[in-house]
Amino acid sequence: MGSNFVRHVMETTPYRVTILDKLTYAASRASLSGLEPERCRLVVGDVADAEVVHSLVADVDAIVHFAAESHNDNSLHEPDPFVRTNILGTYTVLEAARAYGTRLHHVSTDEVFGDLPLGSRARFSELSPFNPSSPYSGTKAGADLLVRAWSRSFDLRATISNSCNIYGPFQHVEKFIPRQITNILRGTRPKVYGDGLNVREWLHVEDHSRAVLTILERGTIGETYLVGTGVERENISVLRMILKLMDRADDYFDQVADRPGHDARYAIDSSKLRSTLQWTPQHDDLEAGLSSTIDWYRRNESWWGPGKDAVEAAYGERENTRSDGS
Ligand code: TDX
Repeated sequence: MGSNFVRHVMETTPYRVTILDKLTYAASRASLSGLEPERCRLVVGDVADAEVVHSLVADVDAIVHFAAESHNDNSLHEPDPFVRTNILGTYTVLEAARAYGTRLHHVSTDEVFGDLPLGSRARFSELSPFNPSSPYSGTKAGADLLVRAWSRSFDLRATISNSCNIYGPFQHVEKFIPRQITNILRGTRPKVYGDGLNVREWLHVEDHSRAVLTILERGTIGETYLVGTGVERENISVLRMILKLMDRADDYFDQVADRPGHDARYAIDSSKLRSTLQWTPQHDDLEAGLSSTIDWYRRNESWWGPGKDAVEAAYGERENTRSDGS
């Protein structure tokens, strides 16, 4: 999400960007290739390191806070980096923004609201109470609450966005859609957790970048905006679209043990962002978005290939394959 946002800013604005990134397993310098070095600078460092964060915030007009550990499965096995990066990292950014009076946009997730029952038509709104399920979403909820508190207590000029599930280029192969695409490209069967009936709402990453820039430039200070498409699909139906687009049979997948505490359904009401800031998603056709994403992964094996085996080895240790697939 972060590198896509930087690319969007480079293409559509005259702004200069300084990126602070720890370059953990989830990041790659290659995600920034081709960007003008005069306008886009990478500093390698930890968002929870107050010294480095303060030194960078001293020189900027605005902060967009993407830095987070973001994968639910990892948080179930090792919560520690989630608490450090998502909570202490956000606290560090808030204190720097407070010290310099800097405008802040905080990027978050619909998972802070917990999940909704399958089959219901309910959707979360900006006013829904927090009810996170996993160590990941618990730490994101904690971070959002810190931003709200700093905004109210210290008049920090902050906004928050909570988006639905994102897909598109440059997404790490641990996540659902790129994992299945790259499995198929490698000749391995896709893996579906449980019965595959969990529902997610899908947003193309370019639409997310446009939403964040819109909120940064025109959002009302102190407000939270939900970013979504209304495009809700069962996991199995997303996988079947991918299988069709990649010319595989619709039963070419393995069902594996379900994720503990697996959220049933996420769905959000993004009408506030649409009506007050005139944002609308441009990639509203999921099949077309998946098709271009598949093309991107086909063309960019040099970007995702080197980390793929390690991701699958870690998954392999955790998953208990129930079918007789590979
Ligand atoms: O191999 C898989 N098989 C599978 O069935 C993987 C990796 C996932 N799944 C399921 C679990 C979820 O129901 O697919 C769905 C999507 O999984 P993830 O890509 O792990 O996303 P999710 O858990 O829904 O959380 C995502 O959306 C909210 C992001 O990872 C979060 O960072 C974001 O906050």
